[in-house]
Amino acid sequence: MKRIFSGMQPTHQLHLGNYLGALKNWVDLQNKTANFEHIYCVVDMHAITVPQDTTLLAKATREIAAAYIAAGIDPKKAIIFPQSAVGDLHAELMWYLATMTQIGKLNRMTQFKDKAGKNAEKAGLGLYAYPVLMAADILLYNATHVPVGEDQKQHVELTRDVASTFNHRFDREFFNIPEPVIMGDATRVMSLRDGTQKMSKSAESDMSRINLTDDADTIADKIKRAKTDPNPLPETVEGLEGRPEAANLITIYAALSGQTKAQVVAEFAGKQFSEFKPKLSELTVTKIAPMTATMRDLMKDTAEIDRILASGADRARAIATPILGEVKDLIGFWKKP
Ligand code: AQP
Repeated sequence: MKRIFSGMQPTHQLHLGNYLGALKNWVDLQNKTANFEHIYCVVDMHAITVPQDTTLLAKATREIAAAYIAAGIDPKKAIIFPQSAVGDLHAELMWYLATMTQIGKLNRMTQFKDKAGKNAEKAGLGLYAYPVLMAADILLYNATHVPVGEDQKQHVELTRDVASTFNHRFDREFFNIPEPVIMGDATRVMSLRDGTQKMSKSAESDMSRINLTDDADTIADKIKRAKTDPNPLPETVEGLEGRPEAANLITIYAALSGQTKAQVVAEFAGKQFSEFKPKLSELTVTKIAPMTATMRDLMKDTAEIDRILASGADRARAIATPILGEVKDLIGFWKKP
């Protein structure tokens, strides 16, 4: 059985990077791999690795689930659930995997370095151990494929490593070695304010990202003010080298329109950004507005979202329970006779 697992944190609103780098690919995979099982988690236990507003976390969790559904994830075809609803099992497996994860490997994780910054000594253990929880999320369902953006590739590689260590230690091919699935051109959408930085939910400036909930005027304003360089758009894709902001905007256009970068470059060759940006705004609004409208509608009836999340949690638990049981047997724990 091939099984896809992925998740997003309910930290702030989802942005265009989350959509193009991950969510859009989940929908494509769901539609192309009907014989696979699809599990999409709202990873709220990851979200609390940095403090969250307790009055907003549950709402943010529902909003992420609404975004999944609005983007095209079908709760009849896929399991959608909040991680904390199966949190006992995720946390338990995390502990077992933590006993076989080398600190040296965790020290190489770039996300921890980026997020902890200069204050690494003061960062919480949860932020440091985040990749082990992510490994547990994936392995608890014995997933075979993990569709993520480029920034999460290193964590999926660590998961592969931990799965191999487990299999080797207990001398059984128990865990699948999950494949990172990094699809499309927009695997790393960059900030609108700095083409060398990843578009991120937690970046201070809201102008650096397009949120899936932004209205048409806000999108147009953010794209109009997006950083560019003084040159016209190049004649070839190679001409984007050394021009990170131009490359980012062209990449976004290509991913949203379903064209290759070469086709987009050919269409706008030699044109000024003042001509290109309104077209990009128009395209972005056309693609995002229907999703935003559906998200709003879904959030009007939170009882329906809660029903989907509760049923997803039951289905997820039913898959995870026997897998965790086997893990405990392999470790050799005492079992009630
Ligand atoms: N800029 C991006 N380009 C492409 N893919 C991206 N992803 C995130 N940013 C980009 C992918 O979105 C999925 C969910 O990410 P997450 O919720 O786990 O958060 P993150 O990776 O930590 O991304 P953010 O948005 O930058 O959040 P903060 O600011 O809170 O750290 C993942 O598959 C990710 O690869």
